[in-house]
Amino acid sequence: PFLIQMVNHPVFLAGQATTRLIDTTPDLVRFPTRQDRATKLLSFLGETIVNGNALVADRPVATRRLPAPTPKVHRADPLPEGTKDIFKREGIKGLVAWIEKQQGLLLTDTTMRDAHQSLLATRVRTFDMLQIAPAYAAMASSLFSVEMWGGATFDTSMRFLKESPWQRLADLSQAMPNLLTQMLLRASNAVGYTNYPDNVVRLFVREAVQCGMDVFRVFDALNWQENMKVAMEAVIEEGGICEASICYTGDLQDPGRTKYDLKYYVDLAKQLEKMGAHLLAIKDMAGLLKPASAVKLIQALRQEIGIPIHLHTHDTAGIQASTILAASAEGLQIADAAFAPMSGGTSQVNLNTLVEALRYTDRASDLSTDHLTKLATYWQATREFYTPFESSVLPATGDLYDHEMPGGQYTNLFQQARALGLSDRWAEVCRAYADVNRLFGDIVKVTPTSKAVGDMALFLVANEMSADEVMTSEKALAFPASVLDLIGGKMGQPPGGFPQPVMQRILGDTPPITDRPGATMPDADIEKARQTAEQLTGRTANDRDAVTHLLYPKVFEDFAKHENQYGDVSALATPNFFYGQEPGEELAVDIEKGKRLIIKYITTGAPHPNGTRTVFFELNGQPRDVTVVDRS
Ligand code: 3PY
Ligand code: ZN
Repeated sequence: PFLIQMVNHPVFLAGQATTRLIDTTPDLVRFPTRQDRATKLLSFLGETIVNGNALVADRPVATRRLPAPTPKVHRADPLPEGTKDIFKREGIKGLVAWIEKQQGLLLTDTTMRDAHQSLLATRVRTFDMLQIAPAYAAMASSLFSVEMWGGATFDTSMRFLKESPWQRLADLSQAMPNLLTQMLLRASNAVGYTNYPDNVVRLFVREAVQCGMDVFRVFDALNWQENMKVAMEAVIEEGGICEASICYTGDLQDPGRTKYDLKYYVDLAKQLEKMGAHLLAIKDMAGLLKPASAVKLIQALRQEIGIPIHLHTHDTAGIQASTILAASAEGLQIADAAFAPMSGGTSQVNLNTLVEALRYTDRASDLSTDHLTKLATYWQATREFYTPFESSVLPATGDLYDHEMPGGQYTNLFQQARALGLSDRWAEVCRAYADVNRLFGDIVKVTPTSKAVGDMALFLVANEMSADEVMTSEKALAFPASVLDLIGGKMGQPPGGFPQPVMQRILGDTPPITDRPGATMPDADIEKARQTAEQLTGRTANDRDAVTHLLYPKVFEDFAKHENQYGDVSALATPNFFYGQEPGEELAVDIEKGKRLIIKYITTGAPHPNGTRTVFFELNGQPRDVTVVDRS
C-alpha cells in the first residue's frame, strides 16, 4: 500500500521523482496503518499454517508450545542500581575505578549471544530475550554486563529470524536500563566475515552506540593489533567502553610451541592498553586455557597492565570452571558465564553454579541464588522452543588441544561434515583442521579465520587429500573462497605473515595484500547505500539501513522483501513464528506499545482450482481471511 501511494503521488506522476522524494514531500511518510500491519501478519501466519516455516522444515519439532514462565517483577518498583547507572553517572574512568574496587568476581551473562550462538545455531529470537529482560534488570543488577549482540547474531537475526538486529539492541537496552549491554565486534570485519572499508566500521560503531551498545569487545581474528585500530578508535570516540581482546590459542605451557608464549600475550596486551583500551579481554574462543596457564597469564597481566581483565572461555573441554576459579584467585576482575540451561559444552561455564562456588569466599558476588534460579528456570523452558536447532552433543576429547576449534564452530563444522556425508569421519576432519592450521603457519583461529581453516579441512577430507599433498601435488585445485581470502591477506596478517610456499601454491599469480586491507580499500559510498536501502524497503532509510546494506547486501535485500510482504514478525511468540497456529488458538500480539491484536485462527479451506487456499481468522473479533498458495 505504501508503494502504491508513492507511485500515485502527483510529484511522481509528473516524472520529477527522485530518491529523496520522501525527504522533500513529508506527506508521503505515512507509516503503514495498523490494518496493513495486521493484514501482513495474518498473511505470515496463513503462509506458515499452510506451508510451514522453511526455517524448521525437516527438523525435530519443538518440545514446547506454552509460554516460558517469567519471574514476577513489580514494574512500579525502582530498579536497583547497576553498572550502567555507574557508567552514566561517573563515565568510563569512574566505571573502571569501580571495577577495580570490587571484592567479588564480576560476571557477564552471555546467554543472549554466545551461548545460543554456540548451542542453538544463533537462533534465539528477540521475543524470548525481551520476555526476560525486565527480570534481569530487577533481579540480576549485580551482573557486570549482558552480552546480547554482535558476533553472528547480527546477520542471523535478519537472515533466518526475519527480525532487525537494531530493534533487538534498542529494545533490550531499554528493557534493562540499569545494565551494561555488551557486544562482540570483529574489528575490521565488523560483524561480518571479511574486512570492510574503514568508514563502514566507523559508521557501524557510531550507530551501535546510538542504539544502546555500551561495551564493545573488539578482537582481530589474527591478533593483529594494526587491524584493531580503526574499530577501537571508533568505540573510544563514540563514547563506548572499549574492551580490546587478546585471542588465546595454543598452550603457553607447551615448551614445543613457542609462537604463542606468555611474552607474546603480555606484549599484545600492553599494546592494546597503549592504544586506549579501557578493559582487556582474554578471548579463549576454543576453551584451551588450562587452569595452570590461566594462573601464569593472569599473574603476568596483573603485573604488566593497569586495566581490568575480563576472561571469556568456552566449556567444550568440560573443565573451564576450574580455569575461571584459578584466574579469579589471581585477581581476575570479570568472567563470562551463561545461565545453567544454556551453559556447558561449546557454550560458556554455568553462571548459577559458578556464583555458588564463589559464595562465602572473598570473591563472592552479590548475585542472589534465588533470583538466578528463577532466571535459569525461564531459560530452561525457553530452550525447548528451539529443539529444531539442537545439535548432537559432541564432548571434546584430548584432541581439542590439537585442533583448537572455537566453541561456536565445533558443532557447526560437524553439521557441515554430516551434510557432506562425512560424519563418521569426524575425527579425520578434526585432524585435517589441525594439519591445515600448521600448513597455514599456526594461526589464531576464530571467526573468520576459523571458517577458512574449517572450509579447507572439509575440502581436504572430501577430496581424500592430506595437507602435505596440497603442497606436493601439481594438480589445479579450486580452493574455497574463504581460503583465498585468508591467504590473500584480506583478513589481515598473522605474526610473521603466511608461509611463502603456501601463498604461492594457493594464490598462484594473484598478488596477496600484505598491509592493512582497510588502508587501501576505498571508502564505501554511504549515501548511495542509503538510497539503495530506501528503494529496497520502500520507506525512508537512514545510516543504520545504509551500514546494514553495506555489510550484508543480499541479506538486507531478502529481509526487506520479507518485511514488505509480512511486516514485522518479531512480535509473534516463537511457537507461532515457527509453526503458525492450531485451529481455535487465540494469540495476543503487541505490534507496538498499547497496540494489541487478538488473532484467532479458525480453519483453512480446501484447495481452490488455482492451487490457493483460504485461511480464516478472527482479528479482534472480526472475521478476516487471507489467500495462500499451497505449495505442498
Ligand atoms: C564470533 O566472532 O562470532 C565469535 O563468537 C568468535 O568467538
Ligand atoms: Zn566465544
